Amino acid sequence: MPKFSRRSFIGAGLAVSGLGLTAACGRSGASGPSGALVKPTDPIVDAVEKERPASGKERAFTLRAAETELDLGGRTVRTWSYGDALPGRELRLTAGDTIKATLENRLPDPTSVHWHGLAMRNDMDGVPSVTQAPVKPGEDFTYRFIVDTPGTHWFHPHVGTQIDRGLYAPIIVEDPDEPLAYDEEWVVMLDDWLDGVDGATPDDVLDEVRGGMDHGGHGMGHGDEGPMRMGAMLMGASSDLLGGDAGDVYYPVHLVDGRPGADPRTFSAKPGARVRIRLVNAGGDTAYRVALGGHRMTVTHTDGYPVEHREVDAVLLGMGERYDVLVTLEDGVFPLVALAEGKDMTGRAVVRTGSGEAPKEDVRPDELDGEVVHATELAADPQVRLERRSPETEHEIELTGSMAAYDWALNGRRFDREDPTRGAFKVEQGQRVRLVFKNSTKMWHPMHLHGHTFQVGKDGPRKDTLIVLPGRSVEVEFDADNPGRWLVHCHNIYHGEVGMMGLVAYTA
Ligand SMILES: [Cu+2]
Repeated sequence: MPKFSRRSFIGAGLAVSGLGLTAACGRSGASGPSGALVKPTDPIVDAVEKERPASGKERAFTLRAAETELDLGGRTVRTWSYGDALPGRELRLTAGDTIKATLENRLPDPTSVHWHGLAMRNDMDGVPSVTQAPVKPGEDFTYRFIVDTPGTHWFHPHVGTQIDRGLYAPIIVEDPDEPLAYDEEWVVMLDDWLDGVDGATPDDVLDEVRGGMDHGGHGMGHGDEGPMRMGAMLMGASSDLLGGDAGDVYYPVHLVDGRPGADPRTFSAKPGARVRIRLVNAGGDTAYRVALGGHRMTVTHTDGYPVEHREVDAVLLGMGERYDVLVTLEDGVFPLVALAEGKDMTGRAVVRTGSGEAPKEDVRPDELDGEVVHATELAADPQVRLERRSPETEHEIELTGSMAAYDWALNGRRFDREDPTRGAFKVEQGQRVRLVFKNSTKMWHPMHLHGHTFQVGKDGPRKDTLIVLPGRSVEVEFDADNPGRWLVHCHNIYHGEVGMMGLVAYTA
């Protein structure tokens, strides 16, 4: 029986790199400096998949994407979700398993499923116009691949603004050699909600923000009075933690585990229980600062990868980011609060280990203003730290654009779905790659790389989604061990949709 430790994954990665180099050499005659790019259907993708450590166990799931009606604390909304639930039902596997997930598209529009945080074979990455054809209404598509990335991950469509409806759910990959000990586990998804409230849809919002701030905000004073709503847009949402402008979009509701603060989820446990809370930000345009009243928490993982443990009062999650924290519960009733960063609104759940009244809906525990950890202040657990090596390839990815023009882009170039490889950041199988995210805008951006987990700085955490503050540059490195065409993009859905996306593409 093979053992699937973190180390064996790393070992397998190196073995795969060797294989890739051989394959590349065999074909070197065909590839020059501007050589052809690996396609998602190329044999190399299959060859790398065969090298992944596998248990041989297949786990089958069905994901039915459909229109539905949901009750958000007395307010009924029409929206789109998986299996009529919000969030969709959690998928749980063990590293080494093969997932077989059949997407049944019963939506009026084409869709897809992207597996956020999983380094899977390229043709299963779920990005229409890059890795697959969109799944048409009424059609099914089966995603089948080896899952070898333990941790807290999630899935959502990669089509239009669909992620800002109810189409999201957690996928938890258990580590067969899990070193953490805990009594309970809660997966807590955070989401900014507007779909179906007063007839709004994310597509309407996109149309409105696309017009830019000049259409509504001209001459608006803001700052002292806090954020101000202008139609679907939010003016003056500002956050010190995010270095200024916090977000562009007004959301009437903030959900914790699919429920509004008026009708919160209650997590029950015994006093003294040690709980692993897996936090996921599934929002479209909102960072969340999360704290548990009356408790400090120990950060153990971000984006599925272990970090050197760090005790904090609160964590900050950009869209797409995950944090795992451990807490030892006191006796009583406590609010788990997600502050919509800079937007002056909260979502909450209730943690109950004893009797007592639930905390008020608008409660803001002191811990929110305590010690907050940024990803760049964390260190990777030595087990997952990349070995020191000089990069063979370096790409500067400048984050460009402005709120006024709403022309968000990478290196001044908007992503072109008709010609997605134009301007691609080329890498070769086996290389150490350095990306430099240089934020030249006046706003923060949560930058997400598909198919890989980079290391932040020299010893920072392994992550796939990273907050890049305005005016800052951050270097990240990864080993090119998963051939294909992989999106690198801002996980603010509205920024991404208007063009703040690009491709990391392997040369053949
Ligand atoms: Cu952005």
